[in-house]
Amino acid sequence: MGYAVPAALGAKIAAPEREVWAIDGDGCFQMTNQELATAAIEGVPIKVAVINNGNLGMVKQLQAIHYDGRYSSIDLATHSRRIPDFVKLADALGCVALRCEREDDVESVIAQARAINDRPVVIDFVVSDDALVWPMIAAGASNDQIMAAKNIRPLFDDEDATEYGPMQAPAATEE
Ligand SMILES: Cc1ncc(C[n+]2csc(CCOP(=O)(O)OP(=O)(O)O)c2C)c(N)n1
Ligand SMILES: [Mg+2]
Repeated sequence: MGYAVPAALGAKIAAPEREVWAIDGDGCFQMTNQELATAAIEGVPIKVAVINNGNLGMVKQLQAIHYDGRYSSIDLATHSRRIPDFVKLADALGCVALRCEREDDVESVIAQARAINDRPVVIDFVVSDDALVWPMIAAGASNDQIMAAKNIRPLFDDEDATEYGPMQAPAATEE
């Protein structure tokens, strides 16, 4: 978390002829977005796509699966109250700031961003707040216990398929 914006700055400085995008979560972006001032001042025209789902999505997913949706400390208010408003924030840091709220606009907003090469660009992609990310591996489980969806694991050729829920995931192998 917080790696994308500074990493993009470094990548763009190392390869100025390449188009460099940072794809960042709304939580992650809030850890280092002040580096956009450096990008603007030093003339490093990176592009940042903020995937704004309004919450710490990975943490919310773990709470949804392991704690029956008893959510704690995951709402970022980046949807509900627009705190912070990423368009205003990026504008204040010297970037071109765009917002995309409809699937139909995705291509044109990306095209707009790609056409700007004299300043950093930030796009606030406002997406659904409850989409889960699959596949995932439960904490303490092994890679071959990967889940394709809740309680569903892929079939592997060399074994009988068994369904398992994350709470029954085998404990880490004992030494
Ligand atoms: C420095 C750091 N702090 C905390 C974490 C734990 N962590 C992993 S993902 C995550 C939430 C990320 O939220 P967001 O950037 O909004 O992305 P989303 O999962 O919503 O796509 C957290 C807190 C981490 N990986 N790194
Ligand atoms: Mg998020």
